[in-house]
Parts: sequence; structure tokens; C-alpha cells
Amino acid sequence: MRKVAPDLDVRVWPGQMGNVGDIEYCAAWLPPPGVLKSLPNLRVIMSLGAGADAILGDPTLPANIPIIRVNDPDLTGRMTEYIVLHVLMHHRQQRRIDANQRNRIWDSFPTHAAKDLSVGIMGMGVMGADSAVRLRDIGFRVAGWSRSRKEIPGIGSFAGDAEFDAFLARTDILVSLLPATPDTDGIINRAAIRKLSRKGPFGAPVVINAGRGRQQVADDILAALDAGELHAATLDVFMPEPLPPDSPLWTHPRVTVTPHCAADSDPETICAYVAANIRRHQRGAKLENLVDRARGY
Ligand code: NDP
Ligand code: OXD
Repeated sequence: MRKVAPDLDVRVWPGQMGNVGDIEYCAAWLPPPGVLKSLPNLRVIMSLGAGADAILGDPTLPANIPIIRVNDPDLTGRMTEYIVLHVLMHHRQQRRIDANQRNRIWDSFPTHAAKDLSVGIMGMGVMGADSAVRLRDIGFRVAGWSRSRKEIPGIGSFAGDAEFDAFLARTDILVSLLPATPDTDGIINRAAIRKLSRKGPFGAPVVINAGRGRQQVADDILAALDAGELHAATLDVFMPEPLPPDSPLWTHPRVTVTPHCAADSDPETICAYVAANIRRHQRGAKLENLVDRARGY
């Protein structure tokens, strides 16, 4: 922050706070409950990520202070890379090829075209919509599910609880880019997995979760894999994090575990974003990318 905005008086929690009454803007990721409340003159809270669930989860969160989250092309681009990478990894069966190489097996198995796979993205916000467009352009059949309907050329749109089952029924690869809210907790469960399409080339669906760990029921994913109801999973987010060393997810042959790195926040980019928002607020401009506390994201 000091490099990006040398004119700002930057204080660091917990060691370098000085007089907490001086602090008007707070940029935070996973702030311990109570810290935000301890700042009596706070004017804006800024999440250092796209999700604001950790801030909203603070039971002492001061009311009526605007909360901004990150919406930045750098972060979105990184997420799109991750989603495209993992959809392609499953589509092209790269893990099978890796295992064959380790065992010196020349197994030139038949492959299929992108158009043979239906990708379904839960959460068609900033991240989901960008991933959807890139996957569409590769040739996958793409649809999204969100609270409100979206109009994106070449991409199907399912909206609300009433259309959830129809969305699942057409989906071979399910991607979650949902925010963590009470409505999305546990949404990737055994019942939902059983409703996914089985018409794809693998005969069972694939799940990719880069939203939040609270959205997946880990035991249901493992049981569905072992029962043949799920072909494979890529998981970037967990409950809790870090994923404990004794979790069976680490060693399951059809689970790919990544350490919540789908879209890393680049410090300089995010600090520039935070500084720009402080300037906007200081000159009285309308704040953008506000979190809606009632919706929970
Ligand atoms: P947005 O707020 O832009 O998008 C959220 C989307 O989810 C919207 O389309 C919204 O619908 C939809 N949604 C929310 N609740 C429901 C619901 N109950 N039913 C159906 N749809 C719902 O968020 P972003 O795209 O910027 O980020 C999404 C999430 O990705 C973040 O909250 C975070 O959890 C995760 N993330 C993970 C990262 C990682 O490294 N793993 C990095 C960055 C983000 P509508 O459009 O109708 O409002
Ligand atoms: C985010 C994240 O929400 O990194 O930005 O998870």
C-alpha cells in the first residue's frame, strides 16, 4: 500500500495501529471478529478478495458501513485460467495420461470433442460469466445458473431454485463460482450430484468447486466417487482451510486438490484497487462493487 499510495497514512493490524480513531478505511481478508468494531471512525470496509463472506460472518460487524469487494480484470482472468484449465484437464483426461506416463504405458485411448460436453456454471457473476464465455469459445455447451436470468449469446441461462434441477440435468461438468451464503451452503451434496447428467462421454459427471468450501459436502463427494455416481472432482476450496493432512480428499485417485489458489490476489493490483476506491470515496463519487448485506454477497 505504501508503494502504491505513498501519500496515504497506512496502519497495519495488529502491531502498527496507532490511535484507532484515525482509521477511516479498512482493507481486510479474514479479519478476526471484533477488529472492525474496534475502529470507531470507520467509513468504508474493503474486502481484499472477491468474496466478502469472512467480513459478513463477523457477528460484531458494524452496521451501515459500506463494504466493497474486489472486481478486477486481473483476478477474474486468473479465475478463468483455472476454470478453463480444469475443465480441459477432465475433458482431455490428463490425469489418466499422467498416470500412464508414470507407468510407461502407451495408451492412445479415444477422445471426444468439446461440443460433446455440457458445462454448467453455478454463479454467473463477474467470475462465472467470464469463464462461461471462454469455455463457450472453445466449443463446450455452456449454461449458467444464477438468481437472476442472464442474456449472454450462446450460453444457456437457468435462474432460481425452480430451474436448478433442469440445470443439473443438462450438466456433465459442474463448476461452482457461487459466493458463500446460507442459501449456497452444502449445495454440492449427494442429491444434487445424483441429478447431474450421465449422458456425457465419461458416463458420470465431474465437479469443480472454486467458490467456497462451505458449498461442498466432502463426504458426499467421496461417497459419490466411490459409488460411480461422480467421475472426478477438482476442489480448490475447503472447509476448513488448510485441508487437514488426514482428509481422504488428498489421496483419492479421482480428486484434484488445489490450495485455494484458483485466483490469487496480486498485492500490487489489489492495493491499487483499494487506493482507487479510497480516492473515489474521498471525492464523493459513487462507490462500486458494493456488497449487498441482505443478499449476503
Ligand atoms: P458475483 O457476486 O459477481 O457473482 C455471484 C453469482 O452467484 C451471481 O451470478 C449470483 O446471482 C449468483 N448467486 C448467488 N447466490 C445464489 C443463489 N442462492 N442461487 C443462485 N445463484 C446465486 O461474485 P464473483 O463472480 O466475483 O465471485 C464469486 C465467488 O467466487 C466469490 O464470492 C468467492 O467465493 C469465489 N472466489 C474464489 C476464489 C478462489 O481463489 N477460489 C477467488 C475469487 C473468488 P445473480 O447474478 O442473480 O445475483
Ligand atoms: C476471493 C478469494 O474471494 O481469493 O477473492 O477467495
